[in-house]
Amino acid sequence: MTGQRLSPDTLATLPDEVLQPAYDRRRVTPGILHLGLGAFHRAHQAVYTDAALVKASNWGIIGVSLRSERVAEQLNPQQGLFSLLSDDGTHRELRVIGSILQVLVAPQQPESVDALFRDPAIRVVTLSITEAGYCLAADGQSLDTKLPGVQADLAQPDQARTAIGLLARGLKQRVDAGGAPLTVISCDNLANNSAKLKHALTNYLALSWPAVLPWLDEKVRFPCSMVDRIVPAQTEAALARQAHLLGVRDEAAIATEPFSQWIIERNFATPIPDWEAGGAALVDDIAPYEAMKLRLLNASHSAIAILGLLADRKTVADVMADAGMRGFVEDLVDRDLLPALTAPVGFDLPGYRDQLLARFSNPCLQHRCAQIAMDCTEKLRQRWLPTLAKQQGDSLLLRALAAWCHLIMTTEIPLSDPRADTLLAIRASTASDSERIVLLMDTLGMETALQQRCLPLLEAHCADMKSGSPPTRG
Ligand code: CS2
Repeated sequence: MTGQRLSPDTLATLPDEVLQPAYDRRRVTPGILHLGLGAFHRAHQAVYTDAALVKASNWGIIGVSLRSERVAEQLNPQQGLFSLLSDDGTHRELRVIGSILQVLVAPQQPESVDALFRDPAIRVVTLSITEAGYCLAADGQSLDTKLPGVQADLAQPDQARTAIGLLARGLKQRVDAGGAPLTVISCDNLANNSAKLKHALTNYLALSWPAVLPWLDEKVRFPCSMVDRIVPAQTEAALARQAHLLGVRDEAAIATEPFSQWIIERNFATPIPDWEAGGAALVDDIAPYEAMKLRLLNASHSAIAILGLLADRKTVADVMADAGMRGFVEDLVDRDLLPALTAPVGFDLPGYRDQLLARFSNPCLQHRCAQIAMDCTEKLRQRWLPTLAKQQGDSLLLRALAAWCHLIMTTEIPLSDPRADTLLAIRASTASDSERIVLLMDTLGMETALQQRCLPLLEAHCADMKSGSPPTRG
């Protein structure tokens, strides 16, 4: 292995089987601003945009990192190029993606970010900032003005650091520069994601720059989108593997699965790239797709992650390799999650179910349970509560919820969550299990009637787990 890095200069040295951008990158100009440049964006929207660039070259992406310089350091020396490995042990493809032109680091380059928001050539803003990035209150849609980050931004909106604050500041810049229309698309795992973004943003603007609101209503559209691809955080071992396949080092390399889906609500204020060329689908009613994805894939994913942490299994595939836990997940899907769903018209739900279980078992992904178990207070309310609200009596989903309560109340497993302080206080509290379960249900935003129905069952399941019976089949 040479010390060379992936860049336009080393593309010619890559092995023949590595796919390369099928367009002239020198002609590509910025059209999309993306906030939150994690692994997911690089394995998803950047790939759809790469396919669209074959048809029109004015849709390059400028990425904005909200905090750290890490992604800028990975991508900028490679002029935005990175490689994407998709592999499930049977189908493997290695491809260089060329759609990202540059990465800015918001706290260090605020003027450059402002300039992009003012530029009418930027017609689309996309976001993948995680569920917690929306700073939503317990009602799941309005801005949580009690969050310290939101309070700090509202005190000094010109120095905003949260994604909502940065976006509000960018919109203010755009209005001041003439107010060209804009399409803003959330790519995070939230039902009604872009509508929630608009709601939180409207709350924020009302408290910071209310004069922006009439323009926002008239000239900005927020199409919701459902995104689906499993993309684990990158590890040094995976980087080394990819470098071996490429023959050069790629600091921004991403590994994912072959499966990918992007459904976008048809509701635009501007032209958009030809993302359909990459397989995206535009639909009028996105709600059934969102519900299916969140309440099936993400709901079972969270259950797998919690079971895995409790049973000391590292990855999703490790959990699926255990017959008892796999059986629990299959039963959870078949008995609880699927019956509570209405499939999108013409959608092969049984086929999706089988494919999903195979995706979870993909041995190449090495998707850590601890990564999925992050931010549970945001995730579980989206993923589990709508199904729980439809159920009567006991269920496997309640056993999964009890497993989460058990993890918080009785283990020392580290927590990474926007409400970690509350969870740690519940963990440390000497109150009864019953009282602590109520506090946990409150933290998830469960309604009183649902809490009352679930409490005795959760207590019983938590007691079972304390006496050493984990949720497995049989
Ligand atoms: C996962 C998702 O980390 C998580 O919470 O459930 O990121 C999941 O991998 C994606 O939504 C798959 O599309």
